Amino acid sequence: MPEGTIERTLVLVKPDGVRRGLAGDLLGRFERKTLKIVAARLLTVTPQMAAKHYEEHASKPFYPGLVTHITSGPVLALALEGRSAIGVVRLMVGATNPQTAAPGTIRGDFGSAVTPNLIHASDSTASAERELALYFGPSDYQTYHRLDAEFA
Ligand code: IDP
Ligand code: MG
Repeated sequence: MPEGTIERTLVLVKPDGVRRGLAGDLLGRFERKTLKIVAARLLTVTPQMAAKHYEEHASKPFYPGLVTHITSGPVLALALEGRSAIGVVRLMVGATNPQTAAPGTIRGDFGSAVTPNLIHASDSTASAERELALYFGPSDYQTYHRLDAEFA
């Protein structure tokens, strides 16, 4: 089986996750999986950023509620790096609707509503590149070795 290439992906602990005090637990799951934090920021998403972030959903009925939610308080933005990180993180996050997300996934274990579903994760290489650039500039990324990761 191929090992997978090293990728970077964007994760946001959404305002509901931060307000519920779950930011540390959720970050810990990714760290334990050997994903490396290469950038991190606590910020409140502006309406302009939200429009760019969720542009693919602009015509959907849930879009106004989505923008209201994502701008409603601070998010923890993370750039995570690891082998096949984009797909691995999506698996850990689980299905969009927490009511049908598998137990063991973040949404399956902690969520109950669809718009405040705790967490965002990039869904493709193109999305990851585009979304990371919304939250981080080149100088925000850190280089270091993880002691427990074979790629470190
Ligand atoms: P994803 O976050 O699993 O990638 P997307 O389809 O990209 O899901 O939707 C973006 C976000 O919009 C979801 O995480 C959720 O917060 C919200 N959302 C998606 N579908 C619905 C819906 O049917 N009702 C309400 N909110 C939704
Ligand atoms: Mg999505």
